[in-house]
Amino acid sequence: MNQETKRVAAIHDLSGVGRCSLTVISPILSAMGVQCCPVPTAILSTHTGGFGEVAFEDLTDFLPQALEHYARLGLDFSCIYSGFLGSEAQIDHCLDFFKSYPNALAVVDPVMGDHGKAYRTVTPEMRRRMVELVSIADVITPNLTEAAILLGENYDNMPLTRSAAKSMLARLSEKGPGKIVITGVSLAEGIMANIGYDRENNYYWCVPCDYVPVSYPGTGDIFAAVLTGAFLTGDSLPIAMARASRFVEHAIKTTFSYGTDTRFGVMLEAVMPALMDKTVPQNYHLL
Ligand code: PXL
Repeated sequence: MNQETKRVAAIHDLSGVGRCSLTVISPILSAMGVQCCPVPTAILSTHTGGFGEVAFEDLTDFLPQALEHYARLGLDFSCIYSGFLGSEAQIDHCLDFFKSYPNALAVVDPVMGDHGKAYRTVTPEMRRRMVELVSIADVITPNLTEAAILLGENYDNMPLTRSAAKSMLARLSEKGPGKIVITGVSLAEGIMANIGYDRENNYYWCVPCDYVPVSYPGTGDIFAAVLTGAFLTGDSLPIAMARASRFVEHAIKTTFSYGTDTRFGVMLEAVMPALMDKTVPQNYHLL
């Protein structure tokens, strides 16, 4: 057995109920053989998507203290991975984390909104500062709403032509990251897909997904966590995208079949064994 388990500093919130952020990221990374070291940005009773007024404990001041402690210990991380952030100051602290570990894979999931709308906790200034965080990332995983926010464009629900989709990926890559994945893209040929760009090889990738007429919180976090685990265990970009897409699709379809209250997220516990499937997915093609 390889004793060198890769270590990820996961800078996300901890929402007790609703299966998102650290409550899904941590078990997913563990199941993939990667150690998740949570750096919680806030503690919430539930996520902010539909449970009313939440109990919220801000942990902004904890972030630099944790970073300082890790520096004192001389601890190394293979990856720094940030997600849902609660304030501009947290963006600054994340920048410090990324800059302190220049050799670590820098994954930024620019969690800001969905379905054309920014989350109510995300201020206009935070949207601007998120571009700064993205500029130092190796990999970013926006959904289509977040991609439009990062590019300063209006979200448009119209299906994208292949050339428009490629242009969006290329323009995001010009902001810094060498690998871009945009989730939940409706393409003009009538399919839903997750699309990606690998600047090093100048390849654009497409992973078609089944459309399910329902949406669950936390699926973006699950996608990004599987993608991160996949990179750290050696997958190429299209294989990592296909693995993450396959798992999210499996989770969504399973959950949808039970007709559960969507606010509680996908039935992660029921589908975890699918993460142990080490066969190389083939459901990708060039965009
Ligand atoms: O899954 C994104 C997410 C993460 N964390 C919190 C959220 C949400 C989405 O609503 O509210 C607290």
